[in-house]
Amino acid sequence: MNRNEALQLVKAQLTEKRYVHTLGVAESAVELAERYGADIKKAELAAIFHDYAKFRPKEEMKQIIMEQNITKDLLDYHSELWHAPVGAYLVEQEAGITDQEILDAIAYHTSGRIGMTLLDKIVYLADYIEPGRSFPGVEEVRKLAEQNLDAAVIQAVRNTINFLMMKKQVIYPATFHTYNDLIKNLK
Ligand code: DGI
Ligand code: FE
Ligand code: FE
Ligand code: FE
Repeated sequence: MNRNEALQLVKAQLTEKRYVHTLGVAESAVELAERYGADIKKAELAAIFHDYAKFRPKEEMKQIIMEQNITKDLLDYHSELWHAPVGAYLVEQEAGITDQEILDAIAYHTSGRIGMTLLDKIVYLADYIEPGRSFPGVEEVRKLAEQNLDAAVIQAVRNTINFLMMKKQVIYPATFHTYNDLIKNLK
């Protein structure tokens, strides 16, 4: 699948605003892949498809989580987390993407996971620092992303946890596991 085919498929799933975000994530993912030596085409495709399921009805996402090989504990946490693994499933079903590295990077772009791959980290970080993002702390993460990929991902996870804490939201355990795993392995 080439870039234009992927963009066409994704555009039909998203609002204009979310599509512009997606273009930004693709641009940032390609930059990070170049800098850190990842497969540029895979990074770009994973980024293009990362929010594929963002606007699927909650009931449809819930059904897919119940029926497919997706961790059921997600159903006990915020529905904002669901579009990532459901997206990976739908991208395989509807767009015919079979590359497991790409599908995993999509599945884990919201929570991260223990043992994140280079591609997982690139998509996670690109989602956070793409040019359209303007929340507090993003500039610091952009700078870190030029120096140290893991340090940048850690700071993005830390900011996300802090933000959720401040909003008095429930935090999905995998988000903490991602943070701890990266911190333990930071050199
Ligand atoms: O889809 P995006 O908006 O581009 O970004 P995303 O998929 O990284 O995050 C979607 C939302 O999920 C965002 O508002 C933050 C939220 N989120 C991330 N981790 C957690 C979480 N929400 C809860 N409740 N718990 C988490 O651990
Ligand atoms: Fe997302
Ligand atoms: Fe994210
Ligand atoms: Fe996104």
